[in-house]
Amino acid sequence: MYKLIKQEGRAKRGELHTVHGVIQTPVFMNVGTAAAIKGAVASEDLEGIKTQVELSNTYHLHVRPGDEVIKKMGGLHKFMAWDKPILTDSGGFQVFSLASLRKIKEEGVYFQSHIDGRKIFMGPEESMRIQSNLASTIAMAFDECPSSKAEREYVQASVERTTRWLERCRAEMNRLNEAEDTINKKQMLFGINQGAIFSDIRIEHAKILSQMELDGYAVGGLAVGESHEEMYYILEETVPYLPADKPTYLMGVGTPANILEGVERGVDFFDCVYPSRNGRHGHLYTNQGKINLFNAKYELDERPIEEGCGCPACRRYSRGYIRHLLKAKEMLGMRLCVLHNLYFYNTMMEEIRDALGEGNFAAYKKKKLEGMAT
Ligand code: PRF
Ligand code: ZN
Repeated sequence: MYKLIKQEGRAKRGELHTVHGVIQTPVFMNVGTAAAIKGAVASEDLEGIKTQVELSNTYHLHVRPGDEVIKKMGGLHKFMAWDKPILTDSGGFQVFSLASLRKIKEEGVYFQSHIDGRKIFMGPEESMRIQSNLASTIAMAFDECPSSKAEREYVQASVERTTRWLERCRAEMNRLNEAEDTINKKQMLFGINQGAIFSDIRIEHAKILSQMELDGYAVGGLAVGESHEEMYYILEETVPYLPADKPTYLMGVGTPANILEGVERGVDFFDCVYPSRNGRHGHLYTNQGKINLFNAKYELDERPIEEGCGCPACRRYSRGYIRHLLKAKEMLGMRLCVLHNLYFYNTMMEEIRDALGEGNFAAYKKKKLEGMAT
């Protein structure tokens, strides 16, 4: 159940009530593709860096260790020892970005595993069964994400197929949620809006999705090569046609600035590999912009990554020490950087929620963007 607490323009402050607890929105989901946040970040670490939701991938977990294994281990929550909400992406997008030799048919997608080359078929029913075996809090519909450069006719046909796939996802999810041996019988389903950069196709699709009584609505197919301006424009055009009394999720986005712009346009959920990936490369987010700890000027820097930051890295260690760890390829270096970056994102979301609560979001956004641009 989603509760809209406050609105400022299109921006929403809300709460999503789930079987694994309440998610305060807007929220940034921390990406743990294969049931692990890269950079040796453990489930107990997530509790100390304000993580509300962990995100994993159907495709990766199906290929390894196998969703049946995870089901036998009691589901993804028990497997990872993480009892707060988990969202699983449906596999569609990962199949398109990772797997080779794929063939898209009405029934689903045929492809080869990126791990061992094994032939796999995944369609809407398979994706729902896998996500039901994983027993995530929120399952994503099985969609096709057409390239931002795809021709209009292709996108139109693809979106129509994604709608038919969504009907099949919903039927299968309803069936699974009533099946005897299902671990999470209250698994939620979010539909995904597509349409590349054709705003009329997006709007038409959003209208159809809105009538389908889903638990939430995602905007997919963005941040796949189009410009930031195009992405913001598509959000402005599309989000007004999605139900405001349900959560909106902008998939795979993005930079802190993208998130602030997304919130302004009505988005509640975000996820992105940037904080963890950048952290592993020594690129750190601060309120004064990004810094690269490999830069020689940090060799003798005794200050924390960011003055006043409450993350486990900044509370104890200096830039100079963490730089040394990174250069020596010590795992601890990556780990501290990832913890700082995720804490930075999660803290920004908390600030966004506070600002929305006080009716202060516009001013907060302006100040945050100005600070980071310096
Ligand atoms: N579909 C799905 N997952 C996704 C995307 C999508 O379009 C994107 C696009 N940015 C990221 N993750 N299922
Ligand atoms: Zn920090």
